[in-house]
Amino acid sequence: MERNTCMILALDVTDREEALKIAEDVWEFVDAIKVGYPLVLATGLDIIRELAEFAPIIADFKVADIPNTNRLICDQVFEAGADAIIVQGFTGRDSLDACIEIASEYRKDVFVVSEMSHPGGAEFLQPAAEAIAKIALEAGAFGLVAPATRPERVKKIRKIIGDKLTIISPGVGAQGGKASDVIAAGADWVIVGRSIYKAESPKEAACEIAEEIRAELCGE
Ligand code: O7M
Repeated sequence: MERNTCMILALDVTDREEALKIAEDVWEFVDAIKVGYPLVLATGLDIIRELAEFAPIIADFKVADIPNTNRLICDQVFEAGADAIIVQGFTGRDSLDACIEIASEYRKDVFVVSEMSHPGGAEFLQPAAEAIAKIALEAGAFGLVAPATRPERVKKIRKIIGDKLTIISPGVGAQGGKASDVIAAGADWVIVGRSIYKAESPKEAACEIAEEIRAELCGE
């Protein structure tokens, strides 16, 4: 996945036309579009191929099952045209290996959730996050998901993985995180949903966040 704007759109709308319109409006400001259960359950898996016209697609199914089921899920998702898949790391190394095995057959990428951005993410997942980051590194994942709501945790995770894995970071805007803060903490991309797709002008909102990130990276 190429890093230009350092922003990923979380397209959690449930209407096909709306999803396509937003993608058309904002594609130039995002490096990828994250599609998850809300949109796919509402419109079907074919939406992945339709949206792939605008940007690479990250399928966020937070895959969390036994290795065999994970393999079957990943197969379907890559057949549907996704460029990357998001999986949970807490299920353990064998489950993660199964996803990475299928992804490498398709020459696609796997992102592993190490810690979640909501308050409950600190309850069970946070204590395991550093161990999850380590197995993701050993297993050869492409990147981790770490919380923009806790830039200090992104910094910590970055220290553990060095520059061997990428970090994508949700929780900007609606959940209280700030794009420039989490980029400064070591995230490669921020993931932004409601602040863009619920804005009066998604295009202007995306442009504004992209500019904030650009200024941070240029030290302005
Ligand atoms: O900007 P928002 O809050 O409207 O949307 C954030 C998106 O990121 C939304 O799609 C969430 O499901 C997702 N997300 C989190 O908000 N927190 C996490 O810890 C993890 C994810 C995610 O993308 O996991 C892969």
